[in-house]
Amino acid sequence: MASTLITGVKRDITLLDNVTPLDGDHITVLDISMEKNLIGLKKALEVGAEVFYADHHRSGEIPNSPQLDAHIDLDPNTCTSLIIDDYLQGQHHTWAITAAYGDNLIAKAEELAIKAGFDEEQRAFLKELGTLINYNGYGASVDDLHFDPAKLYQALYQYTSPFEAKNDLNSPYYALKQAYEADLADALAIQPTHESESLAVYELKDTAGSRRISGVYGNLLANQTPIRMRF
Ligand SMILES: [Mn+2]
Repeated sequence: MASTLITGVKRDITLLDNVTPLDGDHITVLDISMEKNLIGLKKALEVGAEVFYADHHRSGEIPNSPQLDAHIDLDPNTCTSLIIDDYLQGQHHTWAITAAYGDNLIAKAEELAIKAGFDEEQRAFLKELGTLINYNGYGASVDDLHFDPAKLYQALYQYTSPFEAKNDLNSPYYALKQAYEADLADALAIQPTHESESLAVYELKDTAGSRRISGVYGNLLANQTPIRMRF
């Protein structure tokens, strides 16, 4: 059966608006707030589509429908990949851990990776790959990104385990690693225009590279100076 993959930049979260639902469609919705997609969701249910919905953002009131299979968990220590990991009973556990690292759930991902028996080098790789996949989502539009997220998904889908992406020198891992390091070097070269104990202001250049690195660089600064995260 034919399926259509709908995705976009990280900030493009009303993806259900891009769906024209038909009776009998099966729609899988992942990692976008139900509250923000309620109109599209209701439309899908009204025309007779079946919807599987997994997410960890604000859901608002969940429509009561036998066609809706909702897996919503707002625990700040979980993310959509870990919700799906439970649902699939760990069938793709290493990918789920990679995605948890990518969502900056570092402590939780470390705990799961240690429990799964991965050594320090393996954990560092999973963290790096997760961060790189997350990094690829940031941009004002898909044109800013190195990979269209749909193409990145298809490229990574062929690897049963994330470690296969490391063994394949032509995998997106190597292309993203090189691009990330270049964007990060540009961001790190910029000194804050204002700095105090509780605040720092960095003015990045108006470039696609700045838009790509902004999210992951923000995580990096926050992890380095947790005191500035209190506000
Ligand atoms: Mn998420």
